[in-house]
Amino acid sequence: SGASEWWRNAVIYQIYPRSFADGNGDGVGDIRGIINRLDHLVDLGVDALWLSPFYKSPQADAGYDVADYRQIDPLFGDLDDFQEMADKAHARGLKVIVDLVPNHTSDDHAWFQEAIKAGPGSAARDRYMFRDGKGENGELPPNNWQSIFGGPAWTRVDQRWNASEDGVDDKQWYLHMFDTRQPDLNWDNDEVKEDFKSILRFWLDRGVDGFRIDVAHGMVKAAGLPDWDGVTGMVDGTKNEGASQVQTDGTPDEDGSNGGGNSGPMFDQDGVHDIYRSWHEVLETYEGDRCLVAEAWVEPLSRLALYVRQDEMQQAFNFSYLTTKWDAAALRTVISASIRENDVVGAPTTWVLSNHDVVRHVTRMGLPAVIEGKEMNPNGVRATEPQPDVELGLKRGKAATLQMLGLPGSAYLYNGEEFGTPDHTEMPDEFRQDPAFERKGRTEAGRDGCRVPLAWEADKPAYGFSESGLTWLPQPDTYKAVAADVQKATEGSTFRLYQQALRLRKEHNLGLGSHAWLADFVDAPEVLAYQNNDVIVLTNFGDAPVQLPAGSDILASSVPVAGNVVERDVCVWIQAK
Ligand code: TEU
Repeated sequence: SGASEWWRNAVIYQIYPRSFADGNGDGVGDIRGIINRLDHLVDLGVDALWLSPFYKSPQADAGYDVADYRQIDPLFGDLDDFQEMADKAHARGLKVIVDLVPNHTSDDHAWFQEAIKAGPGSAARDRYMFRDGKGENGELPPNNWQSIFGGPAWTRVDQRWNASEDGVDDKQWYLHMFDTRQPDLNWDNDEVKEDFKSILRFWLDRGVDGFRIDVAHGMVKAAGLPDWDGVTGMVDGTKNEGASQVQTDGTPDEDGSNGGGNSGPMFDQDGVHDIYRSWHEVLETYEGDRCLVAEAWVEPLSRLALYVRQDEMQQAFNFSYLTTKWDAAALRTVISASIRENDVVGAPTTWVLSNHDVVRHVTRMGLPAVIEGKEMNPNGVRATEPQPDVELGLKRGKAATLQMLGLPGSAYLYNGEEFGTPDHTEMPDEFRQDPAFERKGRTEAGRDGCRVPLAWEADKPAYGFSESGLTWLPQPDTYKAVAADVQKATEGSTFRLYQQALRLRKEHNLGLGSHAWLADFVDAPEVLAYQNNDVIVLTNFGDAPVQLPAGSDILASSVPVAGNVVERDVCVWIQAK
């Protein structure tokens, strides 16, 4: 209640419901499991939780394929469980953000089922992106767009269903930027617009504090759906052979662009902003501060900032930061651009290192290709591929986290990172479930490695994830060391570092602080140092150890520091005098 704008400095913890904690023993995490573990979030010291989708879904894309936006999938529980979870989170002072998936529905959604039956030209088809094909008999797709999960972004109706009920030969195609089971909605359609406003109200009425908007940059497509000579491929741009200007080595331009964005006629069209203005108005009619967070792979940062103008969303994930290489100059550029562009619109900057779509940062930062600056947002890793340097990844990962948590604005954590959880980089192929794995012909590992059920108790079956010992994806043996109970009991653990940093961040009000580079704090070119309020954050990226000024009072460090000497890949927080 009141105009607290709580999100401005919030640390927001992403729960991936199927992998957080299992309350009913079926091997898939659920809302009961979340309720049982809410105290962990208090112990850690975060301000809010964001739940990836738990709605009714055939789970073709782990719930990002929604069949009913107003129901909970039985896998996860029911609406009463949700209400209990939200109430208990609120009672602990935690805000609750839910995930909204407006770019596409599941093909199980009643609207799509109706559209298939109703046939070409019907009002039901107008809610989606149906088009006639090219070629003599419409045997070619309407344009050359490729799905992000691989293969054409179009499927012809009669490739999957028999002719429509009235027997008319149905050769229309429908657009799906992701899986064939995720048909894209038509955001020019008034019913679509109205229904999503009503879905927002449905969850706002149940007390949610905000929404994370999936593929927020993709809902509106360029008029006429023109062919594109680029390749939609990957979000990090590394596979976008056709899209020239995009850099891929994690070296940002002055404007912060480093290949962390999507481009093409299916992304970042100006029309999306009308939708967000209308949603902003819906949120305004509610008591208390509610927020919208854009998942938008948009560059440059000045384009991303348009999503967080005063009358639009409150936050947008800063993926340019996530895809920047481990390098003082590169990070300096992207941090400056991030803060500068958000200052223009008055929105808080966000920081994120891991989520359910990317290789976890402790693993990512240990991968040979990443260390060499060849690839900043690799798809998952599997046994046949170069394995990470685990020790280096963890060291850099902890330093990166400490550096991130000192910055002003809002930070996002992905469940498990507080334990130093790595990706499962040797998961056998037969367990993999990411639809992109099959669609890309098993050429890339896909995103399962970062989605493995969490470890809570080192000596229990399934490391305490599930009482039955079942897990929907296999856990690696290395999970014993990152089990919550071990981490909590061990001095100097990753968990203790997160806990300490979050406490200090609050004490020194860093989330609402201001950022200033300190060029001359130490005499070393490969050091990045900034001051936020009365805390100096210094990271050493160079080979040479750095001696801190005499009498420096170290508040926190990513690894123990002896004699005020900061080694390579270490971040320290120092009390400013
Ligand atoms: O992701 C959008 C997106 O563009 C990517 O992060 C994508 O997941 C990646 O390129 C796949 O290789 C969002 C969700 O976060 C993701 O989990 C969903 O699969 C996707 O939308 C579709 O809803």
